[in-house]
Amino acid sequence: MAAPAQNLRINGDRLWDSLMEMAKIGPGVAGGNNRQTLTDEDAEGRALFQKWCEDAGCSMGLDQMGNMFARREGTDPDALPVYVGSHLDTQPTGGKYDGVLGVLGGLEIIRTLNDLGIKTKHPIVATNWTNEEGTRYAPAMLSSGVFAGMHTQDWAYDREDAEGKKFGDELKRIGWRGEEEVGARKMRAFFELHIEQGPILEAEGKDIGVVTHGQGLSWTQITVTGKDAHTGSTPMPMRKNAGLAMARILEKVDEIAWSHAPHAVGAAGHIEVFPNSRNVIPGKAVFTVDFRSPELQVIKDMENRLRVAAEDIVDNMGLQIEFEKVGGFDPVKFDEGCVAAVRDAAERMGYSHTDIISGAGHDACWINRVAPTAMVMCPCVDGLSHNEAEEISKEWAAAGADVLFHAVVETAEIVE
Ligand code: HGY
Ligand code: MN
Ligand code: MN
Repeated sequence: MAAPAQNLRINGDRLWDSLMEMAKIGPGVAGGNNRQTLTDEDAEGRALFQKWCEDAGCSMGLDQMGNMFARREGTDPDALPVYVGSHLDTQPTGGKYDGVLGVLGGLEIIRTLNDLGIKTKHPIVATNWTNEEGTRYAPAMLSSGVFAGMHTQDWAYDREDAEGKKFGDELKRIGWRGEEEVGARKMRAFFELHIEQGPILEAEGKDIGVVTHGQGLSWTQITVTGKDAHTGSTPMPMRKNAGLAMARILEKVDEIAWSHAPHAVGAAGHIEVFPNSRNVIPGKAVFTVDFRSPELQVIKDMENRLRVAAEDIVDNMGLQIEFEKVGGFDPVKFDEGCVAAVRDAAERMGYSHTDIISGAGHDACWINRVAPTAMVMCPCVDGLSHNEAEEISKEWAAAGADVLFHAVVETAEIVE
């Protein structure tokens, strides 16, 4: 396939302005965003994305999981489209770029092709995947997972948030539940631009991450049950302190992850104690252990050791424990042809680049199971993400979108 002329570039100012405009929707309290999935803010962001796509001449498709597909026609309507996108939903204390850069980077490709009057044989579809973050509704990458056949739609619709609101009901409430069958669309390829969310690219002074693999993820929700009691009048030997058991288990999580240094990681970001009153010994603790590694057998080892250690801790304390696997996917190897398109694009345009394994999970990790897939990464300041202080430079955003443009347009085949 003929590569685009190396001087073709996206409009970095327009991309940046769109990022800043989208960031006004669902503002956080410290300069980032709180645009959680299926909230009114999510609906507002979707509407703005749809308006921009329609202004760029796209037709918008919407499936039964709320996944959005803005299609720019190709010269061959029967040719499989090239999809490009990410997610608009954010963490509760999220940044302005996680996910959003990939969705608006896809739109910027379409806007640039329109500016240049370039036609492609294959249609190009800019995509927004519903509920990538998995915060309000576990697991992460829920809708791309349904699209890839990893979850049933009924199971996804039944997922409940902390207030007991079901995913399917909330999707309908915000008015973004489409009619299209999920997963019916066939793709020539899928590309995702994303900030690294780690320190490697910035530390190595590289503009572009050529993502060859994604590390695997395991989320285990643990419920420890002890007994509520008075923190003052209950003698120490009589206590059944679920909060203490959780603390001892989390110490083990850290120890297990460190035992597989340097690539494995482990922590718990979701932690609840009940009744969470200052003078009541917690009778219940509910928390989710997040283990990750590029190697599947390491993930399995960490899961197994966690279960043995946690059962030992609660047995010694006379408490009960339950485990529930609430999310996970195996390590991913992206499509070599698509990865080469990304690497060659960076090379052609003279952007410094390095191969990298994604530390975070992405929709691309699931879509890779149903279509040739690759990712482009750009650095982020101090490697910080899932924090309102997440920051990138306009130059990094433009470089990432330039490489995305070249990889997508080469795959969609320019028609002279
Ligand atoms: O959890 C993840 O890796 C992604 O940010 N949802
Ligand atoms: Mn993301
Ligand atoms: Mn994220």
